[in-house]
Amino acid sequence: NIKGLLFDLDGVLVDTAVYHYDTWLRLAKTMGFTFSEKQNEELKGISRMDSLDKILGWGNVSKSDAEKLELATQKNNWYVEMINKMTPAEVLPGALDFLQSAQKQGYKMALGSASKNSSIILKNTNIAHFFDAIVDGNSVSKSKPDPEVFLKGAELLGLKPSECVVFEDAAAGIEAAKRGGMKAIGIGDEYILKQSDKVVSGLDQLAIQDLQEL
Ligand code: G16
Ligand code: MG
Repeated sequence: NIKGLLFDLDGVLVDTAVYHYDTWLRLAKTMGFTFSEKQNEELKGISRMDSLDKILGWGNVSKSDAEKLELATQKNNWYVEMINKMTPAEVLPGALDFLQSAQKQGYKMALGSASKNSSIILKNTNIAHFFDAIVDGNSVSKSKPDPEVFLKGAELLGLKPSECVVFEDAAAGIEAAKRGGMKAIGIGDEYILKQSDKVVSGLDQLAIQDLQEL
């Protein structure tokens, strides 16, 4: 019996994935290379530093720790510039309705994001008030596919992992949910998210009643 909902942020509730992609690409170009949209898929759901390491690997570039910190800071400054301008119009189709219905029906809800910028995004898009608990990149030590982010979320809601369902757009996030013992709904491509219990193209394609059928 599902009692708690654990939501990823980027790619599930808001479309910040395109801002991440644009700014990482901009950073790669300053080093003289680019990467594909398919490669970008691997960056979804993983931490900022893990993303940078992957990108440097693709470009065959090696950097010292100090240089890496500088590069990650540059990317984040560009990214923060973009999310500072976000509005509630950037909440993904169906997400607001879904959050509202879930709240009305008494589900407990937590955020489970890898981002260290979740608070600015939640504030600018006006969805912070839906969450009973927030777990993000500032409160976890191991990033997805490690289940820590979702295990903490379930714990803060006072629920067992088996009573929770995770909503995720990244393969790493679905893996985290499954390793944590939760149900997982994939948001996006069925092929990429094949470990999910159910895949939909967006929250607009899902009804609250569907949760009890998992
Ligand atoms: C998000 C994105 C990742 C990003 C990570 C860290 O995770 O999907 O691509 O690398 O956050 O973001 P930041 O640089 O803002 O700390 P999620 O879990 O919300 O999809
Ligand atoms: Mg995501």
